[in-house]
Amino acid sequence: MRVVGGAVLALVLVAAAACSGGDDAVSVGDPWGRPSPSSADNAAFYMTLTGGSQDDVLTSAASARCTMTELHETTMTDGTMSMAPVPSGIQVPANEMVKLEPGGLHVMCMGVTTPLSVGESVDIELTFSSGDTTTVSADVRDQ
Ligand SMILES: [Cu+2]
Repeated sequence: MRVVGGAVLALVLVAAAACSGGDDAVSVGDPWGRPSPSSADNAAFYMTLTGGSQDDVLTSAASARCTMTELHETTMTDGTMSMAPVPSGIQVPANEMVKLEPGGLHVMCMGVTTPLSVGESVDIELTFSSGDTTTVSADVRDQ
C-alpha cells in the first residue's frame, strides 16, 4: 500500500510541475455571453481572467461575429448605469483573478453580424500587452 501511495504522489507532483512550468500567460475561465435578439444589436461577453507569472493587460478583443469590439466597463454614478471603453485596457496583475461580469467589465460586441442564440459558442480572440494572444470559445446562454 505504501509503495502504491508513493507512486501516486510522485505522479501528482510531476503533473503539477508540468502545469506550473507552462503557466506564464493569463488564463481564461468560463467565457460566455447573452443571446442577442436580432442582428445589428450589441452584445457583451464575460469571462474570468487569471494572471500568469507577470502582470499583463488585455488590450483588445476581436470576433468575426462583431462589427467592432471594445473593452468596456459599466459604472453606476448617482443611480445611473453607464458604460465606457477602458482606455488603457483591462489590467490583469500576476496571479490575480479579474472578473468580467454583468454590471462591470466586459467585452463589448458592437453590431452583431448574425444574432447570438442560446447554445452556440462564439470565438473571441484576446490580445495582451505581453504579445500573447488566445482564442476562447464563449458559450451563449441567458446567465
Ligand atoms: Cu459595453
